[in-house]
Amino acid sequence: MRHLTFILMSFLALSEALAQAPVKTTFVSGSGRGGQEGPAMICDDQLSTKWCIDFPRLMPYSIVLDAGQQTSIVEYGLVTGDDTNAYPERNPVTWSVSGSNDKENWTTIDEQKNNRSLPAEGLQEYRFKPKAAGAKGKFRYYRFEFSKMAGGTRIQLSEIYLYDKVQMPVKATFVSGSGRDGKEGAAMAADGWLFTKWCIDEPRQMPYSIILDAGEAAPVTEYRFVTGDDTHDYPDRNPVSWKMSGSNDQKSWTVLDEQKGNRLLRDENEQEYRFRPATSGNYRYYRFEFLKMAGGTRLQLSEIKLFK
Ligand SMILES: [Ca+2]
Repeated sequence: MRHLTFILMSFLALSEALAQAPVKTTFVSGSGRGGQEGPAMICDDQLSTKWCIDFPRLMPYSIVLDAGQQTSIVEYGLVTGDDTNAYPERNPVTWSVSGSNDKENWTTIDEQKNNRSLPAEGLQEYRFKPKAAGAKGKFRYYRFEFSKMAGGTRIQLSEIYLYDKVQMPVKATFVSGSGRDGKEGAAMAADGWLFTKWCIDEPRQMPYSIILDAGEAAPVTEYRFVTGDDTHDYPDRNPVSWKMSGSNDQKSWTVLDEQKGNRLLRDENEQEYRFRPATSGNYRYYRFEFLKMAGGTRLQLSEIKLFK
């Protein structure tokens, strides 16, 4: 088990090193009609909306995004739909990505054939590195063409993200947190290991808090929660409402993100879930306050990770 965990961690470390910050895109055109599940839903920056289409004659289904300026994409992310756990056959498995500066001449930067990376999980982002990124030049427009789904002809995706620069993991250290020290203390959420966790059930201490030290002032543009080792049996321990704040003196705190009733964390063991704070700033200390769990007063998380 530990060996497997180590392999998993090595893989996560690698994917983190390759992680990036998103480009602000606007919708240009896409297959299907407008409206509630139309193609524009793919870049409205909301996970609660999705592009969902089943119109075989329009295949390959396409999406064109405007990056606002010529840019070189080092990674892109496909986010599954809200009910993909019930309809995994709607995940794309074969697609191509191309870039253009005039929307007429397109240069292929990536092709994926029978790629089954997108599993039966709702609202999860899966990132891909274009095989010919950079080498092919900079483009303002990016086109995605989906020619095959896992089953049938219906596709659904809630967002497509483009990334143009490298985002680095912040080496954060534990400062303080709610609960006792020891085996399941708050420090376990920042020790770098997935098989150790912070697990607390002290109602009188709520909201549970944890403070992390980024080592130097740095703007955190993404944070991730990793669920506990037995979350499959205890999904009620996942946080659903929390606040993230930044500080440079650990006295005055600025709220950077607030989540209420967020059910993104599922009943999966040691799974990583990404969040983008509403705002970011140059702070050295980051505090997370957990106000509500999926059920009851027990919270567990195996890791909290910061990225800049
Ligand atoms: Ca841990």
